Amino acid sequence: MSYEIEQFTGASEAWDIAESLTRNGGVIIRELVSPEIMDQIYQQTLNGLTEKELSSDSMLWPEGNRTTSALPTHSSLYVENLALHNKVLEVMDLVLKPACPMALAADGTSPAGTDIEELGLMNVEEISKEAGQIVFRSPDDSAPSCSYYKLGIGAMLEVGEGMKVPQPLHRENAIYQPFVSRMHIPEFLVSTMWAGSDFTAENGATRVVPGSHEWPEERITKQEEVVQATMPKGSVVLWLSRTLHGAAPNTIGTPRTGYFASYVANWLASEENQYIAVPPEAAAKLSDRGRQFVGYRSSSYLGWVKGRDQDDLLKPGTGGQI
Ligand SMILES: O=C(O)CCC(=O)C(=O)O
Ligand SMILES: [Fe+2]
Repeated sequence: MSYEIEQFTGASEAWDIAESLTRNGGVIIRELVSPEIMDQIYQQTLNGLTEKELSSDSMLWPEGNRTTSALPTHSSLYVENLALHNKVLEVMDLVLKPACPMALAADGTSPAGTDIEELGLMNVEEISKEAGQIVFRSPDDSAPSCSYYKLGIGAMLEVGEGMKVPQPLHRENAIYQPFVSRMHIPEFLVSTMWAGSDFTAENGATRVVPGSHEWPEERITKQEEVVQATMPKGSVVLWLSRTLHGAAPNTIGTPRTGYFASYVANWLASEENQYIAVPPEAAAKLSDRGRQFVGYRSSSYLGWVKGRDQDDLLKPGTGGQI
């Protein structure tokens, strides 16, 4: 079977993009935002951070590259124009199948969803009246797999002269794998990487292994199975939690600037602790949806604070049961 990274545009149907993503493990949407927006995001990011703060020093990001996480604190444009881009949200709604979709309805409002936990609660109440016992009904395959999704990591990842060899190919689900590998669960994590500069074969465009989301863990990639997400500035590549990928070396000196956002089901801990990365004062500067996306939101059962608005945990409301 041969796989590839198909390329779509903002005019493509979200359903077609989502279908290609789930079939091939990765997909590109070309030129979704203007190069000017990408430049403004770069300025916001650099203005907020010193070179020392941007310097990297880790296994995946050795010295000589520039990285920062906690990006929503530094760039509201990153949140509003990239992470919350409606075409990306439409695709996420389909692939992660939340009970409360994030994509905007035609009138600009967020469509009201049904909280899966509330559905559960309704069933519970019905059953427990007679039995005096709480019994959860198993959802069928059409049931949403999360109430909503939220930001896992928000980061700028700039490949520079420090990326001398390819970043090891890896799967993003590795952080949850020891705990979830025995469970049969639907997709719970999708990653996106936006091109803040053109992504080329020479400057470190993300390497993706189409089809690898279906491989057994032990299968080793052959060189010819790797493709690079080459794409113009303002484009975005999406990949699934089990798709092998990694940054490529930079052989020309001019950096490759990428903006990363992962989307994770509400019932998992986000990889980056967003409440520390984006403390309440920083979250208060975002739009309502931006604030929800970085985690200031709860479902009926998970993440609530008594007396707080479930849709905006910074506001008083009637949320929280105990
Ligand atoms: O920067 C890239 O192209 C990929 C980075 C990545 O996958 C990671 O750091 O986990
Ligand atoms: Fe990664």
